[in-house]
Amino acid sequence: MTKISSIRQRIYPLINQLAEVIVNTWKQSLELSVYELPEGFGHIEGRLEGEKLVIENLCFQTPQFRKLHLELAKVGNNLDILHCVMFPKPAYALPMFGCDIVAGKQGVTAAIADLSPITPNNTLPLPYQKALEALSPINFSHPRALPEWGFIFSDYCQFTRLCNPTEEQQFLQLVEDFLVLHCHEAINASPGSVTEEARNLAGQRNYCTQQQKNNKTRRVLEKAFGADWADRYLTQVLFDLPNQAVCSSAGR
Ligand code: BLA
Repeated sequence: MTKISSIRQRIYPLINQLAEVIVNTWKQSLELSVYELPEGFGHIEGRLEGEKLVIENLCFQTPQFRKLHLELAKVGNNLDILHCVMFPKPAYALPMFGCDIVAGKQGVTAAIADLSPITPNNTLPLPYQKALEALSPINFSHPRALPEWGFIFSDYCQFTRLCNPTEEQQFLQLVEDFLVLHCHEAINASPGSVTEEARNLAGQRNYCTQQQKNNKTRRVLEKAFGADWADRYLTQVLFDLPNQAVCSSAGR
């Protein structure tokens, strides 16, 4: 975590706690190795309306995951962001873990966490459904409505404001529960056939294509770095897909 520490000391405390839970769970459950981001995308600085925008990325790969991505971003003293996505290797019929936190002076305005299905009927594998049903239900006081492209998320998705320290800790626990379940399922998963792999890849492509429609993320990036850069960042770093030729051989 040394690389990411420069933002972490100054970021909204819940984001720091979440980053720690995410990386610790990865380290405890998975066999991590280095994942090289495209050149120049590790530590990024820009300006947004006179404020400095700093982005720090941390990436790993594992035998089951093509890419584990944790991003922390800070816009001046106004806006702190955590973004995390776990991309399974397409040979595995595993859902996509995703989490996004946006915190400002008034606290956390957007907190979203999900294990998103990649199947055409939008359902999670049974062991996930069973484990998620067994979690204690949480009723956040200010849930938010998903945007139009949010049909990719599961029935277990939480999208909410966080209004007090209790809600923040409940959200932190939920993310940890999702991660522990997901890592457990991943290490016990077996790769599927080439046909299944193509289906999984199509599901991941649909997830990424919808996420790229998030204009709130795009606007922040465009204002600081320009439209072309924002598009490249959204399609090559935040929601990229494996090169198909590579994934049907080396990706298995
Ligand atoms: C919302 N994402 C947002 C918002 C901002 C960002 C500013 C609006 C906050 C609000 O409405 O209160 C910004 N998020 C960013 C930036 C990055 C980022 C700049 O990750 C990266 C540099 N987004 C994800 C993932 C999910 C996600 C993985 O990256 C879900 C798993 C969801 N973010 C998401 C959703 C919204 C959001 C659903 C609300 C969008 C809307 O209301 O239209």
